[in-house]
Amino acid sequence: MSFTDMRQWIGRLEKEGELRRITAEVHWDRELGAITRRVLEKKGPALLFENITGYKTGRCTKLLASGLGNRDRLALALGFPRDVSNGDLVQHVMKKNRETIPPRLVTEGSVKDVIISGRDIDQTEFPVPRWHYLEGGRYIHTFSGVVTRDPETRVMNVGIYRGMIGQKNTTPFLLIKGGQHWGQHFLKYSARKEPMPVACVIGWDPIMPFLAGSPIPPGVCEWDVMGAYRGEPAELIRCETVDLEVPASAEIVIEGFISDDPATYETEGPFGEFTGYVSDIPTPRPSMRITCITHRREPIFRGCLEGTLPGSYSENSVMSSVQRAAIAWNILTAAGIPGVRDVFVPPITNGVNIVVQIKKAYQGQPKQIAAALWGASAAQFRYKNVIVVEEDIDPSSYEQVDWAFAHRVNAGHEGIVVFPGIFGSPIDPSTPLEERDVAQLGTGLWNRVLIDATRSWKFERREAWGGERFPPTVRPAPEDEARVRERWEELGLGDL
Ligand SMILES: Cc1cc2nc3c(=O)[nH]c(=O)nc-3n(C[C@H](O)[C@H](O)[C@H](O)COP(=O)(O)O)c2cc1C
Ligand SMILES: [Mn+2]
Repeated sequence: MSFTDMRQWIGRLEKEGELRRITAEVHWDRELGAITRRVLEKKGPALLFENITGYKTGRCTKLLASGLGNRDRLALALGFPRDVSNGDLVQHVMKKNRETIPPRLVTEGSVKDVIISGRDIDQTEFPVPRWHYLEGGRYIHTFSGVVTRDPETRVMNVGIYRGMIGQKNTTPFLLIKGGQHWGQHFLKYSARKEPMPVACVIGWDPIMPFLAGSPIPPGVCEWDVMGAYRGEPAELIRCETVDLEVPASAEIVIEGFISDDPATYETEGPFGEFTGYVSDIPTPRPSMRITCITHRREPIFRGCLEGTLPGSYSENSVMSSVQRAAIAWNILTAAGIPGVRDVFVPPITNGVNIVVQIKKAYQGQPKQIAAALWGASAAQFRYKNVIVVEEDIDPSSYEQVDWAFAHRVNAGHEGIVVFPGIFGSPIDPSTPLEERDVAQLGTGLWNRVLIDATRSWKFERREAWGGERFPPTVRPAPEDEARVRERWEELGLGDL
């Protein structure tokens, strides 16, 4: 499944009744974000804002939000029907995440329709929202594919990293040296005392944010994996001022350099995080100096209202529910753990919680699962709380998982295991500030927990329980259930 560009994706959403055009005037400052939040709460459609205060005419007049804001739209973007099961979607992503089709380089593309450089560069010509009243500025990069290149291997990386408008041609980013993949590139450029070339791609095939927003293994180029998902190469074109390549049919590309010279740092934050909390005091951070902007004619800006709250899932949490489950399942497979039947990430948790369903093969298996997940670099911000259930419990059903938690877990015995002080998220508001002091500790410290909601094999099998370790449940015998099903109409219960 592939979309040639964001416009084709918008057309598909509209055809499926998954898009609403907002033609009433909306202000980019707080109002656009508040509307998007209310629509997310109502599990509503993608939004194309077409009448933005101050942007009725000019370089860019439209903004798309919530394109991947529910599971149906994510399924459509990946080429599945809306009612695809969790397992099928997760299995597809597991498979595709390991495949590659390299991009094809082209020399012409609509992203070069307009080229702006020098003094003409002004990010405020785009209708960039201040999404939330407590945010420190206008976040221009919330769903952009941020492209960098490893100066040693020359392999490109594409990631989503937040960036805020500084001056009209500067963009401070949450860029942590040695952190995410571009942070690892930044470390190398910094050691060479060179600024890092960067290109930020706004608006293309929805596969771009789906892959840029999730950890593909280091050294693997996300353009190659996007090719595998698309079933055809991404068509890339060389940038004007940096040694990088970007989709030829992208809406907008912003090129520039980020230096590690603290004199060039600019203040960034606060920002409404995926946790649903507004975090970070304004902090001096590495800032991109823009050298060039290229865009299509009448470009459509693309942004994402970040942050998940009960009842309102962000695009990030919708994507994460599938990506983080697939990545976890691949980790468990690579670790050689048998019997994994399904992996579910509750969207509301953004992957901080995860439920693994197994056919239990041995008593220590749930601990092995937790250890494998916690030992993986993909656990930096995720998999804090791991729940393991057996094959009779649907991991995507809160009710079923809760029943297993209530009746198969005895905390003092061994169902709950805390692994203290392991690496974890520095933006988790439940972690004391001194345990997420990145300057001192490198990254945050997490106390992770395993809830082993499987039946303990330390219990003796008992004859009175039909040779099982747990008593029979109140479910009728299969033959009794079958007889009742047969007599259902006769019993006058057919309408139930
Ligand atoms: C909407 C959205 C916003 C994000 N913001 C950030 C961010 O500001 N900083 C960050 O390090 N990761 C952020 N992420 C997560 C990264 O995109 C994710 O960890 C990804 O794996 C990074 O790419 P990489 O693995 O190639 O480094 C965000 C993800 C999404 C979907
Ligand atoms: Mn990467």
